[in-house]
Amino acid sequence: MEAHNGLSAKIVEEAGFRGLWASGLTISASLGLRDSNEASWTQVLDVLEFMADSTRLPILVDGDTGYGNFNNVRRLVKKLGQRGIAGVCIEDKLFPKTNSFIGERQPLADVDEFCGRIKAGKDSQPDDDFVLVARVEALISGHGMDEALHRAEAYRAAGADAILIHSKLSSASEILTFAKHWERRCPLVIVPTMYYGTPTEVLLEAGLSNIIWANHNLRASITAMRETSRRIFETQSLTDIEGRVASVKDIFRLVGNAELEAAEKRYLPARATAKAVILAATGGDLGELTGQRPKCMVDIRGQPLLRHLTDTLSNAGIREISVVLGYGKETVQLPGVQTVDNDRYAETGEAYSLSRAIDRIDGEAIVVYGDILFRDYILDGVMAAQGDIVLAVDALGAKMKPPGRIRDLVRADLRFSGRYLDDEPAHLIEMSSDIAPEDIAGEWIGLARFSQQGTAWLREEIALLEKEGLLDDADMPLLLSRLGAKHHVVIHYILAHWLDVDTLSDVGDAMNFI
Ligand code: SPV
Ligand code: MG
Repeated sequence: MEAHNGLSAKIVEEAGFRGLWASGLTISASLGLRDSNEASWTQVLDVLEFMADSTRLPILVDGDTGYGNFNNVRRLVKKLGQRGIAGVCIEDKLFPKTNSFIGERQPLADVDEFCGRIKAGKDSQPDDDFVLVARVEALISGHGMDEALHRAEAYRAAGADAILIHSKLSSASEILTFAKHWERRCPLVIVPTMYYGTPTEVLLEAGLSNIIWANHNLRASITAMRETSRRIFETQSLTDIEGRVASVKDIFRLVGNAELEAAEKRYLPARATAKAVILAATGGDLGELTGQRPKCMVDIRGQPLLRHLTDTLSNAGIREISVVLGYGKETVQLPGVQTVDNDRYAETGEAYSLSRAIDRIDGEAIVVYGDILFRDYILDGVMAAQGDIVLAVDALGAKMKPPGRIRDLVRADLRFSGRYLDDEPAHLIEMSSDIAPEDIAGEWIGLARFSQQGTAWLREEIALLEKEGLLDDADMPLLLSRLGAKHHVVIHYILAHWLDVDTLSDVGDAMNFI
């Protein structure tokens, strides 16, 4: 069955065929070219490589004339062998070829010269299983049955494994006559494109051993693509089309995305399995915008703030995301996001919210405020940084923002130096809204990463706060400061490219940010 690229090769295999015809006509046409050797043989070779990579079926390549004389055939066969191609068919015409269905009495190759091409091809084959099919064009170019039989026998004697006898008549008569005289001297291959009406049983009974359905996948796709383009152009809409075309999921399946996902689990570092908790239980004070819904659901350019945040997490490979909700929780509906309730949101703080979701994280975890936005690279940096607990801290933060707002200010053992290649990490000494200006190293943006060990420490510290009766009131700065007093809490310095949404003017900034 014909295929002309990796995808069509897969489709042919799925249908159940046992072999592929890499058609010269359809590979050329799918490149937008004529079947006249306009694509160079190495360009065809590149297509064949994609096909061979896409299927386990043996591929018989339409090698046209062999792209020249015996020497070109030698090199062609060698290169096909290196790409795992099962066989090649060469036709007894002259380079550059013309498709057999065009014109009359195309010139044929000299018999002896063509036999040299066959011998050279067989002498260059990569192993004994490689197949060389010699294609006889005598019937199609009007040289008659005797010439066809004479040539076929010469090619067989020269070492061809099979003979392709081609015809452009609308009946199989000359093919059946040829087969009768051939008497199964070696396998016969046919291409019934023009005599498609002849029942296959009749052809098989006549002793033909291989039928090539030579171009029907490309022709089918032309019909489908033309119709789809026409409909979409006419309606300027997709509603009429969706049910008529293969789904995007089908594309993913055909090209093997499932295998890639399995491989990612095996080969990518743990970041792919990190989970995230978003703290979004408090209502916020944005006037009418937060009258019915929490701040995280405020619309920022057509999507809730929370959706922008979860998209950033997903882009980093984080799939399991839990959001802790309280105020207006019934207004929060996001696909693929799990929710956890903090119904005591009015009298509790961030640490209590986090404690509600602590069972949702085990190994590596991200903890993030629900009212912030940051560029993807910041999360990538936090994920890649060494350390069991890593905080994204804006080194400019303390200086840039208007005073009078509650800020998670950071005191650290090392300030941001401006040298990006610093290998000495900075650590948290204290986080609080109340740090002497000269001691401020930056502002925590509300994004933290915990390794498996870090998550265990976090769980322990939450349990301790609870035991001490401090959990209800504790905020993240207190929790992180306590962790920093016992363990290394690493500071990952950034410079801007994030924001939190506390005021109406922040909403405007967030729109610009997106
Ligand atoms: C091809 O598929 O490119 C062939 C078969 O060579 S035919 O077009 O019938 O010549
Ligand atoms: Mg061809």
